[in-house]
Amino acid sequence: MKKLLITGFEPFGGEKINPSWEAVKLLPNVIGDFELTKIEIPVVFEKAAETVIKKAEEISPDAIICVGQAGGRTGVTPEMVTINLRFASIPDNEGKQPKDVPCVEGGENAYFSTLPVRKMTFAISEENIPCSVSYSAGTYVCNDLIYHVLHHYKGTETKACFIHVPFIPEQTNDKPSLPLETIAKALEIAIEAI
Ligand code: PCA
Repeated sequence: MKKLLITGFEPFGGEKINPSWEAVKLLPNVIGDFELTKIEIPVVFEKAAETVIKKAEEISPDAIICVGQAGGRTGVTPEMVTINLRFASIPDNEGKQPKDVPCVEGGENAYFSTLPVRKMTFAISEENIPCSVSYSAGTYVCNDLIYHVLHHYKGTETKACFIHVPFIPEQTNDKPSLPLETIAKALEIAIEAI
């Protein structure tokens, strides 16, 4: 059986929950060929990446999928690319607010995802769940995390991608949202599409 490390974030920005971790928690422990290891990670620059890479070094996964909330987006959005830039418009959960500094000093400007995000997006859309490829993971902790993961595993057999998910209805009255079960279903389909 292959191994998948899948991560969700703790709440941030004044929210009480983060749908990324709530959805990851709902996933079965085995999906297709993959046995899942699930962890909740902090919304803190550097620490999020350290936590994921430490766990990955421990279990040697074939694939890593990191999931995060993108409040305001209308659907599930697998990320195609990550850039070497931190710009935080709100402080992270330890009060750090970097502005225009690289994720990795001297690193590549950008990395593409090494898991098949186009195929995942197609498979999720086929099940009538709103989903589209995103070409920007932002410049906050989610982008920082996936940049570090792709940098660390560059040229290796460990493949990775990031998937942003929208709010769930419990978090908002006026912003787009998807039910938690729908988000979890989308993640399951994404894993089956690897
Ligand atoms: N979303 C944030 C960080 C944590 C999360 O769930 C982001 O998009 O960077």
